[in-house]
Amino acid sequence: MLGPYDAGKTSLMASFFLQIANGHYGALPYRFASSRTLYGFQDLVDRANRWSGKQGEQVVEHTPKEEPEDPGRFLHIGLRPSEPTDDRHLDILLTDVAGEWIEEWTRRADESARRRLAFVPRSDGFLVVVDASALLGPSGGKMDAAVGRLIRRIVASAGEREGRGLALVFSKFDRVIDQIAPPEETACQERSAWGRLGKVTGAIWGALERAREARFHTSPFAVSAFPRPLHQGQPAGVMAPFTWLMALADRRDRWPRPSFPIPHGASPFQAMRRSEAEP
Ligand SMILES: Nc1nc2c(ncn2[C@@H]2O[C@H](COP(=O)(O)OP(=O)(O)O)[C@@H](O)[C@H]2O)c(=O)[nH]1
Ligand SMILES: [Mg+2]
Repeated sequence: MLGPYDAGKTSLMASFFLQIANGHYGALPYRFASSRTLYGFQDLVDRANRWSGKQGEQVVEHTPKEEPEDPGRFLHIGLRPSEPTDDRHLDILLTDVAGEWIEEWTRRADESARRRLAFVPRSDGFLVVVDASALLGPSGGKMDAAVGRLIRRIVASAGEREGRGLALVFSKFDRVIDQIAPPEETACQERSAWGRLGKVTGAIWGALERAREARFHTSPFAVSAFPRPLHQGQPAGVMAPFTWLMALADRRDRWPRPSFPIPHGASPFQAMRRSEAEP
């Protein structure tokens, strides 16, 4: 999860976890199975729960700039495919690094910044978060340029690997919804379908083009993680970028399921296999 300071990265993570915890999977074909960082999520959710909805008040605490040697915060979610015959357990690690560090890493790759973002080449997918309302604001041009640079930096340091996903998340979409209607899924790849937001994001679209040349898959998403205080409204579009990324990250070839011959006069437990084997 990468993006500038205040883009809404931590909020998106908290919202994603809340959706999963509430069973609102949307099209995500997985179920919650475990977390090694439940306290981390609990902490995010507690803060989000106390949010009054006032603009300017923090939904979640700003991710602390850790000690120079600290690699940053990672949150873990274990998922199981909802397909009943697929009994794998998948470990998802979400990275939450302070936006200031990401900016520093984008500007110049000094050794310490590289160490803090050492996970980038090993990542299976990228969520680049950018505040849609900030893009339409007075310093939108600077924001566009910064996020364009960030995407190019990700592409340059991610190394050669076929077909990784890079999702561009236009966050806080509730703030711009009266100016821009998010495009249909079939049209979202067209810059022109994003109206004014498309017009002010030339550097970002250029960088996405560059990412595709480097064999990334890219897709933009409109997301509203915390449109209102938690008890007043549901988020919108939160699951879509995760669903899209997971489809790309989890598409390796499957081993065929072994089938065992069932002996005649088998025990009831062995016979159970037969009903599975003979649909
Ligand atoms: N209106 C609105 N505000 C949001 C939303 N998500 C985040 N924010 C605001 O943006 C602030 C910064 O978000 P945060 O997740 O801390 O950004 P980060 O620095 O990228 O981790 C939050 O405290 C909220 O005030 C959203 O979906 N809608
Ligand atoms: Mg944060």
